[in-house]
Amino acid sequence: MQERIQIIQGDITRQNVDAIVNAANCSLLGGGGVDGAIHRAAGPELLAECRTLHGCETGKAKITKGYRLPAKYVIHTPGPIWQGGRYGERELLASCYRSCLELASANGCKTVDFPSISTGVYHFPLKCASQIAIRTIAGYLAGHPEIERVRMVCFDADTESFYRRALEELEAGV
Ligand code: AR6
Repeated sequence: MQERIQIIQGDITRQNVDAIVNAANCSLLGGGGVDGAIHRAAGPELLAECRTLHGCETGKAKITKGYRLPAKYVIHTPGPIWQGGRYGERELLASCYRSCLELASANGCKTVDFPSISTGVYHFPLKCASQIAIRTIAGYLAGHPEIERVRMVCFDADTESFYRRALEELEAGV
């Protein structure tokens, strides 16, 4: 199971996979961080398709084509803004990962790359976010053999180390 989950450091816009996930906002009309990078790399056609989607609720996901990206699809999900942990942030973050994987399955995607959703300007604590991400992905993959590989594409070494530890904890049964 665990070899189907991988952690790498890199730029998600460069990955040649079936689908990359965008840590978007509810407008789906672009922003900073990874969202800005994906829109810049995909080109204006991506924003044009996003305009037809009329936004997305936090914890849900919508899919578009990848346009000028090497990835075939982009799955857009607005993560929760961290407000101290009493507003369902953990459940909403898990729902982001699950919703994206459900859309990947429904669209025949076998390889899916995620960024670290909500841990940038949305300030979700990295340790908690990494554990939720890894456990939710592992839980989904256990019942879905059609997805061959899921990677966490971490932009910086600190983020990568948290996801590595979360994966090690899962493998050790902690
Ligand atoms: N590849 C992979 N990861 C990246 C890249 C990249 N090219 N660029 C940044 N990251 P953030 P959020 C990492 O802030 O917290 C946007 O304005 C980054 O280092 O992009 O979910 C949206 O429009 C961090 O580890 O997303 C929303 O308004 C992670 O991606 C809001 O930000 C997520 O950071 C969403 O905030």
